[in-house]
Amino acid sequence: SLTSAFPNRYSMSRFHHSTSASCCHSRTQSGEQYSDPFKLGWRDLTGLYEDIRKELLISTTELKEMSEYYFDGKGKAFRPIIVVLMARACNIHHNNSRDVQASQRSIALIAEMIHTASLVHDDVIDDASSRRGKHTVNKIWGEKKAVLAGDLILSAASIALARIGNTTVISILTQVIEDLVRGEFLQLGSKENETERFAHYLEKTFKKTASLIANSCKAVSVLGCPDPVVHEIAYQYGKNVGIAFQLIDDVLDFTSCSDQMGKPTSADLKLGLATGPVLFACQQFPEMNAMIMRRFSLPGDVDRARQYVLQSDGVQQTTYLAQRYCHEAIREISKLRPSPERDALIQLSEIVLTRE
Ligand code: GRG
Repeated sequence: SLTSAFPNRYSMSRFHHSTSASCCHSRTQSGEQYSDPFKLGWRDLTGLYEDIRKELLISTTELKEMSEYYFDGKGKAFRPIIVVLMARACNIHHNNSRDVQASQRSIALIAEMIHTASLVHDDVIDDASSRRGKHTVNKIWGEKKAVLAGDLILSAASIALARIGNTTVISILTQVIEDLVRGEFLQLGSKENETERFAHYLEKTFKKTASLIANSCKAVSVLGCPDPVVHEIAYQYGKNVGIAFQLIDDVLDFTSCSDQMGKPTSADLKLGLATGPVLFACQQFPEMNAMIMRRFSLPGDVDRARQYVLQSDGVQQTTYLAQRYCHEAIREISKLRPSPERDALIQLSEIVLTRE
């Protein structure tokens, strides 16, 4: 299993192999060709941020400004894109329907709203100063108001979810909120045993990042198709892509500069967090154990840990693990009938691996 124990180490000769999806292009019914899954997905998302802002209609000027702050088009909209592509892939699989239902598009908005609410709260917990290259809500308006702005976005998402009126979909997406909270809570704790530590890291990763993607994919599949086999395919695709996405995010914290990230790098070490690259590096350099246990709290710990990681093959091992999750996602989504959107979802898992 990919999630139960400390993964095996991999030889680098196995690392550099790519999937068959890396150069595929998607063609729509009209014959239009899309080499970019983001362009294909975006056709159903025009007006996404305007529509989210309509959901946030609030009388108090300041609360309105705060809750709208991140819906400015500066995020990647990774979740809404996956959601509409999955909706179309499931609809085509089920009855060759070419339309995205209004309720399925609403799930894309709701997923982005839950994501954004969690970012606002996360920045309060981490006392973060910048995100997406701009100041965080907590730095501009203060922590107390930032918590309330996050709550408000979450409540607007809940109202939109209730409006869809499907109790199965409501329980699927409320599970995400529980997972986000439990994932954040898991991150506050640490494990002494190395195997337990890796399982704890992957559970945290699923709950904080992958659950939202997995369950949003499942929600649109439920709305589009009655077959539970399809719901499971959608969920497994989202889960595997979501875990891979976070593993790569954890790699980028070591390999990217802060300009690319829109936030400071080595941010995880500074927060006391041992992510994939550190956990793999610790297998090669057991002297890192003590630093992990004290959450890199002594002067010089962050720099020393960073050097150990860069000298080790922690970055490559984490990337290789992400690649395995992506292959699993591709294996799952390939069970659906072929469609441009199914191919775009395959390509998207490639993009997750190669993003900078
Ligand atoms: C209020 C719903 C709610 C939850 C509270 C604080 C908390 C519990 C959960 C934190 C969850 C969190 C922030 C996880 C990180 C997920 C992640 C990978 C964020 C970065 O996603 P990108 O790169 O961001 O898609 P952009 O900026 O492109 O949207």
